[in-house]
Amino acid sequence: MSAPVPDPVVMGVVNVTPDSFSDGGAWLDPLAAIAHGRELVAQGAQILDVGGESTRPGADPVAEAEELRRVLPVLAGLAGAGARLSVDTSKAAVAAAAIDAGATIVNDVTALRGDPQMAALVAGRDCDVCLMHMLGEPRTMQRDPRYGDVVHDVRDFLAARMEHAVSHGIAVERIWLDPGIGFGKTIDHNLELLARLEEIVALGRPVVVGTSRKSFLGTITGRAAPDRVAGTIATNVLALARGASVFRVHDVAQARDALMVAAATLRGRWPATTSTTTMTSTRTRTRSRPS
Ligand code: HH2
Repeated sequence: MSAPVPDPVVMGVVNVTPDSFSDGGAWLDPLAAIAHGRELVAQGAQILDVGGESTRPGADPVAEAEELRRVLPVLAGLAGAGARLSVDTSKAAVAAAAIDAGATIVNDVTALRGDPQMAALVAGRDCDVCLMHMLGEPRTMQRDPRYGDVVHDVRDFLAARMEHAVSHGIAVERIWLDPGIGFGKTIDHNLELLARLEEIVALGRPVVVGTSRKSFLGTITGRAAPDRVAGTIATNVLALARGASVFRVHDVAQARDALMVAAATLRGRWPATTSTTTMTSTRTRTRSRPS
């Protein structure tokens, strides 16, 4: 029997940065970012992921004060907008202030390795955490990345980071996992991870997939970042079929429609009913605390 199909959750990206790879500068003004976030909620985003530091290949780190200045007014302006709020940060002080402002998810692309205070912070606050795989750090991660078996290496890394999180008091039910598409990976590494995603899903926690507009889609299609929506959706739908449940995207309306139709088709029925415990954890919290 094939695995149950999760209820897909769409996480809309709100980049409050001058230099993000696909929309840098578009939402640097807080009012523009808030309006954008509200629009993404209207389009069907159940989570908004607000970030103040680009992690694109070659990106320079951003100082804590500047990151706080970027994300806090936006999070405050989006509290109560109808979606859960996630903060895309690897700094504990930024995560703490974001939680105070209404965030209930910490999306840490370093998987708690970037700041020694982060694990304790997450353990002590009422929030979920997304642990993502990255080889190296953004400034250098695309310089000749190498793995033994990329899927085994990423799976083992995520299992170890999950153990680390639990050993610091983070409840396992609070943990989401992300293979980190594009973070220290060649195009073939990305494709193999997506093709064998069920091996990451087998770790038993909700899997987040962030392929949106990324450069491997441009390599395959020859298209510029804003024109990679169809490529993004192809990867999202295939990831759903392999058990991924949270989809981090820039183009929310299109991804939401595609994922709803894909979920109904994979189940062979409509309306669909919730079918997995994995998704229950993200859905229940989405419903019970739509911050
Ligand atoms: N990708 C980016 C940033 N944060 N978080 C998770 N969990 N997974 C991802 O794949 C992921 C992420 C990069 O995308 P974007 O935010 O659009 O670009 P930039 O880092 O240049 O701001």
